[in-house]
Amino acid sequence: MQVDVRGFQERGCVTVSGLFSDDEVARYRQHFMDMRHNSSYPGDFPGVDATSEDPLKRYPRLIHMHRWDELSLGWMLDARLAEVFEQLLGKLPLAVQTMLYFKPAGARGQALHQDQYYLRVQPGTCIAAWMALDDCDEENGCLQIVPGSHNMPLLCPIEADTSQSFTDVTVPLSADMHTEPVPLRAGDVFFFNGQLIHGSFPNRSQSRFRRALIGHYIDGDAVQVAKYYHPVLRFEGGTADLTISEDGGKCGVWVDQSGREVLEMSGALNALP
Ligand SMILES: O=C(O)CCC(=O)C(=O)O
Repeated sequence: MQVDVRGFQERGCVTVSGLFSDDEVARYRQHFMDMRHNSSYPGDFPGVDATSEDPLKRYPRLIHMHRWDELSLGWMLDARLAEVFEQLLGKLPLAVQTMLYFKPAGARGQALHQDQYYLRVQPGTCIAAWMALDDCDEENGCLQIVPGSHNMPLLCPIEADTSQSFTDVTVPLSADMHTEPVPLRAGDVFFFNGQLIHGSFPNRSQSRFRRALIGHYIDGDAVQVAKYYHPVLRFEGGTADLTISEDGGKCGVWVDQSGREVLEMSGALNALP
């Protein structure tokens, strides 16, 4: 398998088309729909309410399924993902999280953010494998990225518009930054680094889900990660012994410098629970 490593290095992200087959994707869709319909799980947000007007209350995302579900664990540590990571990073990362976003028609998106804000990996950063389980485009709320943001430090978060986003923090963009949609076919996997600003807008379709199976990974040489992401798993099997990152460190705010917006590292990140 030939991955566009140079593209990843230049843009902090890359799509690997058709990494998983139609049959596999159909199986994952069925599996997670059954899982969602059958029960509630730790990490459900905001809790399942099958009669709610809010699509996200009918279909809240699943988090950390690999901790109790073999299929999720198998996907997170799948040899094809490992092979892509080895090409992109020159080494295997450590695996820390799975998530399943259902995003039914009418659901809000997730405000723009940097994953490293949550994972607090030290040293290095995190990397995501975002697999489309449905074809996704702007209508059903595909992923959006901010090109060129992959080398930026963490920005200080501000309040998000919760009529558009189910999360309540976002990052401010300077006037010359813009979002770019990431349309994908079911079975494609989009890899992106933890500094890249990304998120998604609401699903404006009448009836289409935008389901995605997501894995979060961290630098193979990291020694710290936020508490929420322990235990840390190795592709080779077993766990890695990392400490908990407590201190958020500095974050950037946009300031005007002779009519130009520049980042000043004058903010402090909050401590995470
Ligand atoms: O799928 C989305 O809408 C956002 C996902 C995301 O932000 C992530 O995987 O970090």
